[in-house]
Formats: sequence, C-alpha cells, structure tokens
Amino acid sequence: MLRSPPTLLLALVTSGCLSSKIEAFCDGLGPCGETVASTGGASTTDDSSSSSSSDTTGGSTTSGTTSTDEQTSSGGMTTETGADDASTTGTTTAPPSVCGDNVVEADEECDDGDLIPDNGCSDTCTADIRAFVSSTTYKAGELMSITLADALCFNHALNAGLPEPLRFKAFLSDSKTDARDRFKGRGRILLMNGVVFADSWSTLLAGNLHGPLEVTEKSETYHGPVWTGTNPDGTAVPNATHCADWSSNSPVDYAYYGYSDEITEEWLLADQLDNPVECLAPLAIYCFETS
Ligand SMILES: [Ca+2]
Ligand SMILES: [Ca+2]
Repeated sequence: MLRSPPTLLLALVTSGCLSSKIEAFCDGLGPCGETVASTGGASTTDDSSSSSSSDTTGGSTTSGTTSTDEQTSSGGMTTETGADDASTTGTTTAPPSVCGDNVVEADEECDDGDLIPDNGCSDTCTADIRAFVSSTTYKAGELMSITLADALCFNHALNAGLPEPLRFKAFLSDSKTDARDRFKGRGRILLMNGVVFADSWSTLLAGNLHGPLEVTEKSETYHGPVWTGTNPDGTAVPNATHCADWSSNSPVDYAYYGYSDEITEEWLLADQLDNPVECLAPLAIYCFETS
C-alpha cells in the first residue's frame, strides 16, 4: 500500500538524482516561450476602400491608407509636413513592448509598472503562478472527471479565500488529455506560503523543483499520495484507465499517483509496487493556476 508519512520524509531527504531525460514542457507547445510577432497586417478596417494607390508612382512610398481624414492621396506627399497627416503608415512596425510601463502589451503576461522581479509580476513581465495540494482527499471516482476536478480546485481556492479562485485547475491527465496541455504561463510557480516551487513550467516538467509541492491551499502541510495519472514530463501515463477517467470507484480498477513530499520525478509518478493504486484509495490532487 501507500507509504506512511515517516517513510516519505526519509525518502525526501535521501532522494537525489533528477531525471534528465525528460523533455522540456515548452518544446512542444506554442504559447510557452515564443514572442508574439505583431504582424502589423490588417488594421484599419474602416472605409479604407482598398486605398488603391498601389500604382507606386515611381517609388515615392505611397503614403496610402489612413483615410481617417480626407487628404485623398494628394500624390505629392510633402516630406514631413504637419503632425497628424499620413506620415509613417505603410508597414507599421509596432514599437517593442516595454516592461514596467504599467501597460500589458502583446508578449507580456502582466505589467505592474515596476521592474521588481518577485512581487507577482517579474522584471520580464511574466506572471507568477500559484499552486497547492488539496487539503482533503478523494477517491478517484469522486473526482468524476478532469473538468469536475477543476471545480474541486476552485472550491478549495474559494474556501481558502484565495484571489481569483477560478484560475485554479487540477493537474490531472486522462485517456485523452495530457495534464501539461491544460496549463499556460511563463512565470515562476509558487506555493501558497510564498516559497518558489519551480522557475517555470518548462523547468518544472524537466525535473527541476526547488522543493516539494506539499503546501495546501490553507498553507498547511500535506505529506502523502496525490492522484496524477501523469508522467514526470506532464504527459498521461499510457495504457492506463485512470479509473475510467476519474469516474470509477471500482475495486478492480486503478490510477497512478505521485507523492507530495517528493522533489524527484516521484512527485508525479511514485516508484511503488502499488502504483497504480486502486480507485478507492483516498488521495489528494494538485491544483495549479493557469493564465
Ligand atoms: Ca508593458
Ligand atoms: Ca514587478
């Protein structure tokens, strides 16, 4: 059966090697590390009327478009003239976003108007993510589904008085879903006591944890098993029923779990003979914020 807490603590102390074979989470995902390209296309849908002017009268950069004021492509295009008239236009290369100007721009998750890195919004304008392990346990079938497990995370966050409780979702996989695909965000991941759990999703799923995810939404400690159905890289454990995708309490069905006090890959997938464990076992769930 599942380990007893004292054994877990010993394991925590003696645990060491992290798997380096795990693929980084972000490698296969779009939103993780990329910067938005700001295509500069489209814009100004209003009258514009195709602005023809494509005839390119001898280079001249045809100021075109910006038909907001009449101006009707006077052909001449006086250099530099008054302020508001045309000028620029054309391939509007959007100005680069500035972190710290208190305006959330294209590639920024947040902008709190400062460059202080550890106050929720970093100096590169990535937002911290909160995470906790649930303070109560559930039989696998009591989760009902991943979606309803999300509701449990919401309830835990709400009852603990956490801001924006709807942002929390359950870190679970099922037969059709990889847990890692359910979460976004490039910032640090923090426990409810403010301790940094991981520097980012990508480093977390590559096996680099600062410490265990053993703090509940109430900032209490939970040492024990946690339903995950998930490999250390965030993908679903293959060929698993996940207790009928978390809807079954059958005594002959099983699901995979990790240990909340582990900092090795066992935080998601415990290396135990009884893993997967029967659906009737009462285990906690991990809840993470997503942006
Ligand atoms: Ca900004
Ligand atoms: Ca900041």
